[in-house]
Formats: sequence, C-alpha cells, structure tokens
Amino acid sequence: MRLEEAKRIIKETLPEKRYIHTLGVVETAIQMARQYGVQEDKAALAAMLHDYAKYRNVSEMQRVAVELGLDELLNYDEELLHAPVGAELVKRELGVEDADIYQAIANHTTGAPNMPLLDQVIFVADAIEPNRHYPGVEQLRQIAQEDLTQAVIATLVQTISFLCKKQTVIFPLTIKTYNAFVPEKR
Ligand code: DGI
Ligand code: FE
Ligand code: FE
Ligand code: FE
Repeated sequence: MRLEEAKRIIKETLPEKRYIHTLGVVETAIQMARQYGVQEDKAALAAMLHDYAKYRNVSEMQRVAVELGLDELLNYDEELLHAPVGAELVKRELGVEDADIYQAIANHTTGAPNMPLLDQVIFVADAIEPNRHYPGVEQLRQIAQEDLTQAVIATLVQTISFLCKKQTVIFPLTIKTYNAFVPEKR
C-alpha cells in the first residue's frame, strides 16, 4: 500500500485529534528512520497505520485477540488490545502483508524484547511526536536524537512510571521489554 492511500484511509478512520497524532508519528518516524538506518518507507507506513484499531469496540478487539491466541490480553487494560489487533486488522482489512509492518504495529504499545530497529523507531516516535505534551517529553526527544536504545529505555521508564503512579496493573510484556533493554548489572 502506498503512503498516500494509507493516509486517506486513516483520515477517514480516526477522529481529528488521533489523525493529527498519527501524522506527528509519521514525521518523527521518518526522521528517526533516516538517522538510525531503518527503511523510511516502512517506518512511514507502519507509523501511519499504528493506531488503526484504536477506536474499535472492545468486544470486537477481544474476539480478534482470542483468534490470535492472545487470550492473556483479556485480563489486562483494554488499551493494550489496539496494537496487536490493529496489526491483524491492517492485514485483513487493508491487505497490508508486510511482516515487518505487522510486527511494528503489534509491538507499538508494549515493545518487545529483541524488537528490531523499525519497531524501536515506531515505539519511540509514538511517545515523542510533536503533539505529545507531558512532563519529560523534551528530555525524551533529546535522547531520541542521540541514542535509539537509550530512547527505548527512557520511553519504557516514562510509561512504567506513569502506570505505577496511577497504580495501574502493568502488562508483563512491558516489564520483559524493559528488562531486555536495560543493561544487566554485574
Ligand atoms: O495509542 P497511543 O495513545 O498513541 O499510545 P500507546 O499505544 O503507546 O499506549 C496506549 C495506552 O496504553 C497508554 O495510555 C498507556 C497504556 N499502556 C502501555 N503499556 C501498558 C499500558 N497499560 C497497561 N495497563 N499496562 C501496560 O503495560
Ligand atoms: Fe497506540
Ligand atoms: Fe507508545
Ligand atoms: Fe499512537
């Protein structure tokens, strides 16, 4: 699928605010892809489609998650569903067959241990795109210009701290990703 076609679909699918967020992720992901040697066309398309399922109804997303064998997700925050389910619906409904793009969309909320650079770029770009406003985002943007691994870690620290402060349950994969990216102390 061409980027322009994906953009038209996303504009029709998502509310204005989420569409603007998406365009910010696309712009940021393209810059980061260039800097870190990731295919720009894949980064742009994955970014454009990353929140495709964000506003699907929860029971529909749960049904798809079960079809994917991700039953465990049903015990956690509903917000987690739109990433893996979105990857699947982008394939089923839009015919995007690229496995790299599938994976980047699926991993964009929790990350994953050993995720490739494309997934790292989308994961970080989602958190730092220009329309994001939260304490610490400027520092995160700075780190993202210097070191991609450090930016992944800092994004996870931000997400996990935020969830801890709200006393929200954290999905184990988020912690696994954090543990995989943080260097082991010896
Ligand atoms: O879809 P976006 O808002 O652009 O961003 P996202 O997909 O990265 O995150 C969506 C939400 O998911 C966000 O409010 C934080 C939440 N989240 C991320 N990781 C976890 C989580 N929620 C829980 N309960 N556990 C997690 O590990
Ligand atoms: Fe998302
Ligand atoms: Fe994110
Ligand atoms: Fe997003």
